[in-house]
Order: sequence, then C-alpha cells, then structure tokens
Amino acid sequence: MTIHTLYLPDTGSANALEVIEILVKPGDAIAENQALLTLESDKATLDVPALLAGTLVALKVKVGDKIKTGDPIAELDSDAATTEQPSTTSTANDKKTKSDTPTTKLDDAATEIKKPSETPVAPVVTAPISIPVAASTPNSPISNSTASDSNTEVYAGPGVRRMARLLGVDLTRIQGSGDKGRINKNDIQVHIKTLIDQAQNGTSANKGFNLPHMPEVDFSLFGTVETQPLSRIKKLTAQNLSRNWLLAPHVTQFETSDITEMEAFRKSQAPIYDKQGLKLTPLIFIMKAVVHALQSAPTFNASLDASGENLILKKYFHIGIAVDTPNGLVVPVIRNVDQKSLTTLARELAEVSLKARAQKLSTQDMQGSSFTISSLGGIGGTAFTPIINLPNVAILGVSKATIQPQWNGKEFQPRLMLPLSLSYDHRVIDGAEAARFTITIAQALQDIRRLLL
Ligand code: CAO
Repeated sequence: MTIHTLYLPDTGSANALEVIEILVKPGDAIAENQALLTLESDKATLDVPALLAGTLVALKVKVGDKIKTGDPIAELDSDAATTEQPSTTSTANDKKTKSDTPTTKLDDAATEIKKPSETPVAPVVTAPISIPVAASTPNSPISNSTASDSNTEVYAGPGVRRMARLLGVDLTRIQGSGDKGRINKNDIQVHIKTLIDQAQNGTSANKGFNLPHMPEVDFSLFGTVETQPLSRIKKLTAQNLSRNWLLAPHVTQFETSDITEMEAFRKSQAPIYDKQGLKLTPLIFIMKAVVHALQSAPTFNASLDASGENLILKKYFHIGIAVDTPNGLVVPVIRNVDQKSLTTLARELAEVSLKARAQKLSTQDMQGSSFTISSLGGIGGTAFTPIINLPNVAILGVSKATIQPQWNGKEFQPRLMLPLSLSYDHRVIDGAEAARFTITIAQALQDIRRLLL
C-alpha cells in the first residue's frame, strides 16, 4: 500500500477558495484526472482533479473549508503512482516540502506527491498546471435552449454537470435550490422524479396541486336519491374542464355591444336565408367579428407550446363552437372562418350542430380550433365566465341581447345590447390586451361595416 498526499494545485488565486462540493468519498476508486472537489471563487467554479489513479483513503477538506494553493486535500493509495509518474523524483523542492509537512508520510512505503510551492506548483507533474474552470458564474443567464451544451450557461459545479451529462438532463430547465440559484445533485434528482411523474400521469399539474379528495357522502341519509351515470361525453368534458380550469389562470373581461343596427340588418336578411333553409343568427356575425379581432391581435389566435416557454401563433382562423347536446357539451370546429361568407358559415353551423346532436361528430371535426365561442344567447343570462378550451388562450362567452336604455348625450334611447364575456389565459394575455380585444369585437358588431376593413 502506497499512500500519497494530494495537494491543491495552483488555483491562479492568492486568496483561499471555498470548497463548495466534495465529489468523492473514502474508498472510491479514483481515475486519473477525475474531479475530487469543487471550489468557488468570486467569479467561477473550479474543478480540482486527481493527478493520479488509486483508492481514496481520506479527505483532508470538507464543504465550507477555505483552502489555498498547496493545502493538502486528500490521501490516496496508489502503488503504481511513482512508476506511472516518474517526474515526481525527488528534487530540492520536494525535500523542502517534505520537511514542511512531516505528517504527509503515513508509513514507510508512502510516497509523497510533490507539494506546490513557489515553483513548480503542481503535484505529481513538474510543470505548473491550471485547474479547469467550469464555465459558470452565479450571474450566468439561464438559457432556454434544450441542447445539453447549454448546460454550460447555468450555475452548477462540475460534479453536477457530469451527473447531468450522464443522465441526459438539461440543466437550463432546473431552478437551483442552492445559494444564488446554484443547482445541486438533489435538484437533478427532484427534476427527474418530476419528469417520471409527468410521464406516468400525463402532467404534473394535477399532482402538483395535491388537492384533497372530496369525502364520499351518503346522500340517502338525507332523503330519497337516484343514481344516474354520467354520459361518456360528460365524463370527458369533466376531465378536460377540470384540467383547463387548474392549468390556466383565468380572468374574464366583460363588455356589451350595441347590436341594434346589426340586428336590423340580420332581420332584413332573414327571409332570404329562410328560403334556403338557413338561420342567420347573431352568432354568425359574432364569428366574423371574432376573426376580425384575432387578425388585429395575433396572440389571441395562439397556443403555448408544451414547455410553456413559447407561443405558437396560428395563421389560420378555425373557430370552435360550443354546442349543447342531450349527451353533453361538444365543440365542433368551423375552419377558415376568415375565408367564408355569412351564408356558408350559417350552413356549416347548422350542419355541425345537427351532427353534434346526432352524435355523429368525428374526432377530426372537433380538432384544430384556434379560438372558441360559447353562445348561450339563445337561452338567456346576462353574463357568464366560460372555461378556456385549452390549448386555446381565450374563449368568448355570449349571453342574451336585451333592450337597454343607453345615454346618447342628450337622452336615453332603447338599444339592443349584447353581453360579451371573454375568459383569457393570463399567462399569455394581459388585462389591457383583453380589454382592447373585447372592445374590438364589440365595435365590429356595433358597426358591421368594420368587418370589411
Ligand atoms: N341574443 C339574443 N338572441 C339570440 C342570441 C343572443 N346572443 N343568440 C341567439 N339568439 C336567438 C337566435 O336568433 C334564435 O332566435 P330566432 O329563432 O328567433 O332567430 C334563438 O336565439 C336560438 O338560436 P340558436 O341557439 O338556435 O342558434 P345560435 O346560432 O345562436 O347557436 C348553437 C347555435 C349550436 C351554438 C346553440 O344552439 C347552442 O348549442 N348553444 C349552447 C352552447 C353552450 O351550451 N354553451 C355553454 C358551454 S359551457 O361553457
């Protein structure tokens, strides 16, 4: 058994540096150049390598210690070290060093690795060495890149980087829990566990909320009851709505639109549509007004990508329409609304409504919406807060238009006022944008000539 004491090579700094991470433990088999510990200077982290192979006998430092060039850092058992490293043959410098540090010679067979002094400064080798510096600083920007190379831009020690490399983990996606946001090995473990949870459960969002379960209640204790199984559509809707409600921070913006003129025009056209077996309801105009607003505010015609870090802007205008059926709510999609006439839209809306109520909609009929409208105007109500149809970022709720007194500057006049309720995903859309967007819809309906602009 040959014990060597390893000393801290030249760090390039006259100051003591703090040990922030120990990467090995006694008993570990150490490869040549394997990092033993990590030091931190004001501006960077330094990886301290072993300059010979062997088995680690003892560590001479612990996390938090401040050490300088030449301080002992570890003891290593390596019978082959002296033959592998002939350059360690004794010099005057060695002798001086040995006498300075008598305890480094542990037994008769022990060979001391040259202690750094004025020059040469590195152990084992006679030429000065410099310690590789990890390309990280506490102020490094966190990159959005997913490439593993981008790991160099985060604040983490070499051991953590090595672990990330081995496991294929992108460190830029991890929020470090250490001082100044430094990422440690536990952060990587937590990150991987989260990814596994997500893979097993679809998304971590519902797990993350850790909501308490509703206790089971025996309602028959309080009176007569009947159990009615939910339809397949209702069960699916329940799942989707709960997920959307929890995932997107909802805000609802309310507005009213004076549709008196629009209604007069609609009524004037109704007989023509009647002859074709079509119904020109306010919803057809609302679809056009929505597209008009989407064209001027593209972030409403968009979706967040899976990472939640990018917005996918859609260049098409496919509008989902919530349709009430005896079996529950479905949302067929009317495509390219921007390119279609009122007549075509009236026909398509009638067709999909019939198909929906006959339970004949295909999955494709319900995919690809870029925005959704939910109209309860044919039923009633003054306003409601619709749940966003994710991955859309907003949904327009329409309630029943009623005659309301409106002040024209001189007098109150009876006007037909349409209530609009826009729910939007506050991660993507700001309140001011939502207010402007809703006003744009309201103005377009107030004066439908704007739709031509
Ligand atoms: N204000 C006043 N009257 C309105 C109106 C409004 N906002 N919207 C529609 N109406 C009138 C129509 O003009 C029609 O009257 P007439 O027969 O005299 O012309 C009547 O109400 C019925 O319209 P409708 O509901 O048949 O047609 P629509 O185009 O407005 O809606 C559809 C079609 C499929 C969206 C609708 O039938 C439907 O299913 N709505 C329910 C959607 C729903 O459940 N949403 C809630 C989802 S949970 O968030």
